[in-house]
Amino acid sequence: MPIRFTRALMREPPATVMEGLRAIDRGAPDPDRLRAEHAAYAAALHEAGLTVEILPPLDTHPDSLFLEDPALAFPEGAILLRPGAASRFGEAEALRPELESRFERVIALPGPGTVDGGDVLTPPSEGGVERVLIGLSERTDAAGAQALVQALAHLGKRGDIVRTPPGVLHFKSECAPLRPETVLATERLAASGVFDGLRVIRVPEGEEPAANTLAVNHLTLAPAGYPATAECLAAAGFTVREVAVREVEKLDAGLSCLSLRWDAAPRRGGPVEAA
Ligand code: CIR
Repeated sequence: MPIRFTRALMREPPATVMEGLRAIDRGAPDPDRLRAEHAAYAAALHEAGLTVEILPPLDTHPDSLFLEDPALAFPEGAILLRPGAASRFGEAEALRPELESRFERVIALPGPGTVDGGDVLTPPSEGGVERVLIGLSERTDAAGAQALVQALAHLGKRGDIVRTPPGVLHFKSECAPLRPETVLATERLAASGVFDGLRVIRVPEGEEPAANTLAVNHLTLAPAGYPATAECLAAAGFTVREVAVREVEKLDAGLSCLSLRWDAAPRRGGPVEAA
């Protein structure tokens, strides 16, 4: 059974995108090529059957195209997060009206902690209370993670706090849900035991960035340039579409970061709630 999504929200790359945060310097991205990657990614989500909406650029926030980090989206509602990098903090507030007009429930995470959406993984399950993994990292602290556990409980979900391996920006830089009970993960994350009880497909050695893969409906979007991982996914029965992310990767980002995705019909709704 594939992971089902009907909607995706993206944000245009800002004019300031070259100033995006980079922990590892692989050179500044080329804005035109990055825009082309962004457009191809939107087209791939569309091909997977999603209705894709693209918000206008937020030039005050160079990393604002990575819409996965300031919020979480579930069929039951959205959660506005508190991003852990100072330059990204205002992104959540800018997203608030967009979520309020699309979700019946929007819960705003209370401070003082911080959480980046890139540290939050929902392994698809086949029923029962949905379990959400929250990886502590340099962006997601214990106070933020605890607040998120509470917020998730309001949506009927269980939050489990785990650790992101040292030196890894986001928990989801190293793993991705593929189908119920199955995740893709790097060897080091799989070895940490966080996925015990699930089937883990390991990313072939040397292709670790390919863990940032995106399973959407009948397609599995995989970052181009990692042939062993694409082969491994195809051998496991996934229909792989390779999507170029060479410029996006220069900003320490990948496929999952570029959109918020959820399975829901559009609904207009009420005000933001405090958790
Ligand atoms: C940042 O450092 O925040 C951005 N340059 C990259 C964010 C990538 N997001 C993600 O992995 N979820």
